[in-house]
Amino acid sequence: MDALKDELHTAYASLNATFGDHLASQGLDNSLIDHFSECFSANVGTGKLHRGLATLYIGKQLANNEVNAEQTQQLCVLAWLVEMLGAHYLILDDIMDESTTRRGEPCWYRQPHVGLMAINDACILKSAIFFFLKKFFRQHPAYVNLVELFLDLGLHTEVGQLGDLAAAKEEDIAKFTMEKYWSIVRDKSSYSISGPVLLALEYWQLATPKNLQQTHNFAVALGEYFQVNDDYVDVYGDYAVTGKHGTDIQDNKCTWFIIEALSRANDEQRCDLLGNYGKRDSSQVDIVKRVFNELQLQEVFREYEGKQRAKIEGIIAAVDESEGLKGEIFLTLFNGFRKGRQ
Ligand code: GPP
Ligand code: MG
Ligand code: MG
Ligand code: MG
Repeated sequence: MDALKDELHTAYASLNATFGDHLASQGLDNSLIDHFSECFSANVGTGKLHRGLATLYIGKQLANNEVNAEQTQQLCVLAWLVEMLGAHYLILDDIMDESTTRRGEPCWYRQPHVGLMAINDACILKSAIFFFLKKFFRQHPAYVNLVELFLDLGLHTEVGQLGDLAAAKEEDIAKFTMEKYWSIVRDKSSYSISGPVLLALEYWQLATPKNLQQTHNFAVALGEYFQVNDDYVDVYGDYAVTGKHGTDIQDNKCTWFIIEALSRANDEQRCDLLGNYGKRDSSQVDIVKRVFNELQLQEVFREYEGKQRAKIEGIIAAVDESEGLKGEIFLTLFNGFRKGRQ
């Protein structure tokens, strides 16, 4: 993966410069170009690069690593576009969730010289995806499919975010159900996981109905695993590792933990949860965490994790490789997410 990372970083500098040149050709003021360049550097490629690395890795794997220089460059571009989509969403998500930190730094909108201009920066990042698709793929036979794929990934993620935000407005958290939770998660998380696979499949024109269905099944299962982990990290994560402070309890989020807690609580614990969940006051957050601990939710989480891991391994073992997809690809994705799950 280190060699892939180097390839990605080489492509990064040229993409950032290409976009800067485009803005300059439109007569944009240097200070504005510098602002966007800073936004790019601060938000794109500062995470674990899971999705970008996965895109490049899968793109090469699907071609049995027989990839020429131009194809490598195009796969690197697709990898960065996935990272840009992720950065676009995280900038906005941090505003919506009123988060304070991301990757050990103040969230982009919390930087004093940025503020709510971050919303527009996020919009430019998303538009830049389509600028790059046009620039690098207009002649590619899969151009239209790639454009449509980014639009589809976007719509699914945004609908998932709508579910997440609407649920957090629920005044009676006793109405949260696992059914509702999984439906939000399917939209919010699975598309960011299927994105790298679908892009690589489209790039090589291997997006057959069978391959798409298998990717969907895998992405839903890994998306569930991933989001429950994300919820775990929100409550129990170590800031030194995650670089973000949790906000789910304060934000009244419909998470795996609150639903499990409510289903296991005795009357007194239930009363504590209903009275203190969704409040900013840190002593109330502590009461909720105390009940989570009394209910030994970390143990319950480990059990869930084990079961879901077995389910995902079953899906991987059953991959039908007859149309070019490979179980190995899913396995690498799964291991990548497990390694860097904080
Ligand atoms: C992150 O969930 C949510 C997304 C990546 C989707 C964002 C979609 C938008 C339309 C903005 P989260 O809030 O649980 O993640 P984190 O814990 O990292 O803040
Ligand atoms: Mg968030
Ligand atoms: Mg969120
Ligand atoms: Mg979260």
